[in-house]
Amino acid sequence: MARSASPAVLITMPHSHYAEKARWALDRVALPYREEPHVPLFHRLATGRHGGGSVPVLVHGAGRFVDSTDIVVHADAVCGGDLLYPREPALRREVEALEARFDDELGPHTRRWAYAQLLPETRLLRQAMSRGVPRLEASVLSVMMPVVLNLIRSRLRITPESAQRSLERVHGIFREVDERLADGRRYLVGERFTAADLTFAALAAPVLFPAGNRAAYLALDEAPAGMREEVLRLRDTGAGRFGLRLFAQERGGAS
Ligand SMILES: N[C@@H](CCC(=O)N[C@@H](CS)C(=O)NCC(=O)O)C(=O)O
Repeated sequence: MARSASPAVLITMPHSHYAEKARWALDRVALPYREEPHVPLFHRLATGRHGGGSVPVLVHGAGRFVDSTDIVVHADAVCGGDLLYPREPALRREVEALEARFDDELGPHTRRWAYAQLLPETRLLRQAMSRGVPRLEASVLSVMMPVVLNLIRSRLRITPESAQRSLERVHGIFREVDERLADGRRYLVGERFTAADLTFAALAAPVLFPAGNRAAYLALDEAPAGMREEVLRLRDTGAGRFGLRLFAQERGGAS
């Protein structure tokens, strides 16, 4: 696929970890793009114009990519391939299977658990959700925040019990990653950084608070004490250390 002359546009919500997955991929392959961040609800107006729903959405020339995985695949292909997905078919299938597993299992559960801890922190959440968005949207959000938080709670079915179950699912995925890394390998598949590593780290970010995360988030010392303690426990696992290392070494996040 040829590189399009027009710069790509990445539609995001600034705090979204799936948006960080897409952003990281674009940065990694050095595909020029402009980010267009929106607050919740307004994001649907922006993505809907391109036939999408959730963020991220990438608009690149005539192409519309309405899912983070499609964006990563496009970024790799348009920049020559073999950057985030190995050319070797068996390795590529392994990368794709892990990416799908993290998309389906890790991302939703880190999000639900993190929101459950942070919903009471209205001011911090509003700050994160407003970073870089149009001024009008930021002012509307300051009024609509209670509605937005209620919608998040009901859409994601957040209760103390579901949050606890999500945390267990996160630990489950971390254990799977620990087992994979137990032979001393540096990356999940093959000898180099791939979309599997990128997806694991980006979607684990809400529970690791890594330096280098470009998604808008609070600092760990601003988080409620119970959340902080759990984050420190998760950081102190093989998978947790791996996620932090990926941000430090592959995302320029060394602190
Ligand atoms: N499968 C999608 C999931 C993306 C997703 O869940 N995005 C969330 C933000 S982290 C979102 O936009 N939620 C609001 C909505 O669906 O309108 C992807 O990989 O891009």
